[in-house]
Amino acid sequence: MDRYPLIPWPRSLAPREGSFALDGATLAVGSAELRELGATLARHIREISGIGVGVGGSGSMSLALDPSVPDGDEAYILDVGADRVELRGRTGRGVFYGIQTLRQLITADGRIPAVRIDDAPRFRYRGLHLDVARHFFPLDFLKRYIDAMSAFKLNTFHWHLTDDQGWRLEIRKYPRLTEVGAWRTETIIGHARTGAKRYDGTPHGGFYTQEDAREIVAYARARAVTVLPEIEMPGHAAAALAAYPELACTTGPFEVRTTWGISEDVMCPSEATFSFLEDVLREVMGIFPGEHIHIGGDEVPKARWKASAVAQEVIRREGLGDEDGLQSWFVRRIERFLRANGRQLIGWDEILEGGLAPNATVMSWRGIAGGIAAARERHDVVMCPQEDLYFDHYQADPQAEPLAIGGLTTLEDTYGYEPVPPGLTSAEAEHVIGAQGCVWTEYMPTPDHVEFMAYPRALALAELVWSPREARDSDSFRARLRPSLALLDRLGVRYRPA
Ligand code: TNX
Repeated sequence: MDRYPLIPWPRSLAPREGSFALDGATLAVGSAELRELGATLARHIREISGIGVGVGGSGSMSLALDPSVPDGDEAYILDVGADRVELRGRTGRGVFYGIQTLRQLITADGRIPAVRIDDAPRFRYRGLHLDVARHFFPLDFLKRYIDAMSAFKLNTFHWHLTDDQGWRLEIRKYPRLTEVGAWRTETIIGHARTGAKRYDGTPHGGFYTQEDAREIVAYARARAVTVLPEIEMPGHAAAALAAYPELACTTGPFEVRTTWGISEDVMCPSEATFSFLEDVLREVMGIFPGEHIHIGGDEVPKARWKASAVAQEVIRREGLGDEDGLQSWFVRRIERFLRANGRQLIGWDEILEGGLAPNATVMSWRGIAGGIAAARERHDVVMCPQEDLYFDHYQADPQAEPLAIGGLTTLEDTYGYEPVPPGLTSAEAEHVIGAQGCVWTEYMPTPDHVEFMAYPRALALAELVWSPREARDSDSFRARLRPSLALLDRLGVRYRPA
């Protein structure tokens, strides 16, 4: 299989003798819709082999849309013989993925090994997350992040835009969210859990204008990636409270946090909070066309609600019983709002507590129990258990690695993860729509550091969400890793060397 160094491994691959020579080849593009993809393929060929192929109406290579390609919008069929290359996709996304496959097959001396590949993903949600709240990252880095994701057929960029330590998206109706909420005075040095706390004395911050965010959405869309925006509520909201203290149950003062962990201060379930959130979400929906909107929902301490007359009155009025019931009511109310606007709510597994909102999709991060419970209730689930898919954990012996939050999740651990938990019926398993790697950046102040943590583990993730379960083989994966790392080198990604 050395001739086909593909990650993720395709659904079906039939080797053939011989190879196609790119020298003198021409590329035919079957429809106007594919013209840009044709130009992209020609550019990849030039980058890898130095060979220029002409793009036109006929040729020894062809790209085409073909509604008969089986198994969904992301499927493609790639036929390579000694004298021709044919790539057909049911949609442009299928063709895009076929091009990613070609990109991994083309050799530096300008050949493509002959082969027939019939490919389609196992899961429809194939995600990689990035926390830009704990540290802010520039647009050109986000583009490289999306480039690398898409080269390995990941299709959802979960953009964690708000948290206690920073609010990173311009909201026109509430300018203080970024005037105040996007900046913290300084940042803790070293691990937040150890001894005496020291701070760096340096302000940190930044935010994305709506135009920036639209640019990222368009950039991602051209690479078959959907952007999933996350606006955290009612917890992880200290930056929003610093900007608009009236959203809290107490008078504060609040500050954009300078250390990590969980804040006791959360949004109060008042009418003022709901109209704020609906305004914010309206602007968010205007920027992000994807079906899902992530509303966070994790780690909501209940002390402020216990002591708040406003919160207690809602519990009494609505007959919610306790603060868990109130959290569930809070999420249900937001879910209704999103649904009325044609969107679907997604939240961390804490949104199960006190009862799940109808139609909510759950991201299972505290292990797999939340995912199992949600799938049994026939709710869609994205699996991202921290033990296997948190790329902020150490990936090797902590003694020899840069400071990380903790844990140990090796490349093998990630590769060995199976997204469909045991014990689900096949109807329940249908609700596991995919999996995601999470990159929380408390301990990753720079783009280089993010890439060091995300790769190569994201390559293991890419295979487990795309390839058939029975095709997964860790020796084979290891053998295919080196050429994929070379591709990351070409993309300028500073992965952790194997
Ligand atoms: C828990 S995962 C959090 C994040 C932290 C992360 C660190 C989740 C939904 N909440 O706020 O950054 O742990 O691993």
